[in-house]
Amino acid sequence: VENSSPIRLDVVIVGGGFGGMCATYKFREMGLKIQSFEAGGDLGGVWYWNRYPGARVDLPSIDYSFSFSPEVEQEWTWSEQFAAQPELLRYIDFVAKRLELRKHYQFDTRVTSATWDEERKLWVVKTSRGEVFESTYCIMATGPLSVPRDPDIPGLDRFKGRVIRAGRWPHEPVSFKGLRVGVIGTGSTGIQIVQDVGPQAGELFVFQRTPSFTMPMRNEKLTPEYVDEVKRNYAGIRNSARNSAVGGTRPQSTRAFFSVTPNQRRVLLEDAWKQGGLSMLGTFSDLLQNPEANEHVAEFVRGKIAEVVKDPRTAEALKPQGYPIFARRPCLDSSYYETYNLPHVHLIDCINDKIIEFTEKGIRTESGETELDMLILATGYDGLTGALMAFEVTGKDGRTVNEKWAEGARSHLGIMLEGFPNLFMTTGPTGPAALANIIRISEHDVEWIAAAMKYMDAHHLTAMEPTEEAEQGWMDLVYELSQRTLLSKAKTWYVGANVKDKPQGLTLFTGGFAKYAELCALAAKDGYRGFQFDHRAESAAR
Ligand code: NA7
Repeated sequence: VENSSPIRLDVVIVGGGFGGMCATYKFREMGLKIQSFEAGGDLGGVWYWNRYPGARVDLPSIDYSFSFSPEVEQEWTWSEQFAAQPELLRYIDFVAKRLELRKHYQFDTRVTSATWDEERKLWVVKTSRGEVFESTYCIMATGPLSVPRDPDIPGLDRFKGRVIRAGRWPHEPVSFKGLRVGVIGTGSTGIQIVQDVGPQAGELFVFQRTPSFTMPMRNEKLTPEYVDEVKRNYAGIRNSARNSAVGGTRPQSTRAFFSVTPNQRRVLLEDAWKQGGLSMLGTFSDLLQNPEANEHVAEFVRGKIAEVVKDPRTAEALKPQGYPIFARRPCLDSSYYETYNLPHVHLIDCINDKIIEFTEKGIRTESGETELDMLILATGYDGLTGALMAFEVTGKDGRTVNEKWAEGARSHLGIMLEGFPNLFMTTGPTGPAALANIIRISEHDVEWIAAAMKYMDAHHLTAMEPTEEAEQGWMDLVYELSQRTLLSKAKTWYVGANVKDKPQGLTLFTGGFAKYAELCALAAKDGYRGFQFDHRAESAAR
């Protein structure tokens, strides 16, 4: 039943991940009347859903945390360099309590449609509870990785064993003891699951289509001395993160690969391998541009795989071939390759032994049937555009986001859409999402949106949207920059290759976080030149 009189708001916020939390805090502090929605039962987004064993962030926790609240920075203490999912959820809970965020949320509530009312200059937002809200602004903090997808393999319903999706992991503990467990998917998620579940399962079968490059995480407990130093220096740490390409403190090199001797290169790569984390990516400046340099590093990692994995056939199958290293999201592991040395862990190379179907008992590949008690799907997401296209978002003239994005994602600055006034995205497609620290991007986008709202308020404006030319200009720039990198040379969710019939192409901003922030600031300067506005008087006269 719909509520008879819609609730009038200033801002609706869709999403309870980092982006939504940040937006909720900011707009509440601005004194705006807000209402936030989250489909899950609590805050956390990706970290709420991905409770699978071994789930862990692959950026340093110090970077992967909010910077907008000095109180939170000082009062919260990270225990590990790369926090595990339970600690991330504790952090999210701490922030929510400290900043009183939960009271603004309706949980277990999906926004089912958002429709722009051009007459009244507001968004009409309907939810799965049947309520209707009217709001001047609508913030889509729906996340780049929030719509998990099942593999395109027939017969999943037929399988009689238990099916668990990584991105919808149950809240109660799952035992693998004595079970024959199958895992499909060897991206960041699958790799974390394999190394954790492998030692626990009765038998583990890993169904691998595309092998990933994974490098040692070398996670560590953080010492009190280190934490103290970080807390003293947060301002500086945040500042350097904001001025970097990745939105973090990871060192970046200015040294081109072929500018040093083969011997020196080897030493630098060995050092980075020992150091762990994403240091490999920081060894040379041109690894994402120069295919030959890239191939040398790829070969270095393949050599490491061969050193660890005892069975030569398994080692060979685990070596990624045919796409540049770092063009798929580089994975970080602690014992992934070692797991294949356990006698009860088996790799099934689905490039040479294709999956045909699920059966009642398990999975049939060309070579035969593998019987399983449990199947874990780590088969990825309808990335970047999936969440916003999963419900009905209708802008001016009845045009939907689905129609607008039929040929691929388009937006201005990854934040606003031509034809969708007063609708803002955080970490939207055509921004640097996926290529830089998502929390830095979320905070940046929320600040940009807040400034735009203040500008509108100060100038008595009721509606704002980018011009077609400005959006096209941004898309041209995104395209031009993407041509300089190797990122589109692998079949990944970055380019939409993992979802059937999805438009293909790299729409991410590849110019780095700092450059992105600079361009967003420039777009706001001098009265938001690439935008068109409606004046209060003007709309009242209609
Ligand atoms: P990814 O990186 O998209 O990985 C999904 C994996 O699932 C990948 O290995 C896929 O192989 C595999 N997959 C998907 N469909 C199939 C079928 N039908 N058969 C076999 N294998 C299949 O998702 P993740 O969740 O691991 O990581 C997402 C992001 O989270 C990651 O980039 C980080 O930013 C954190 P394919 O490559 O399609 O051959």
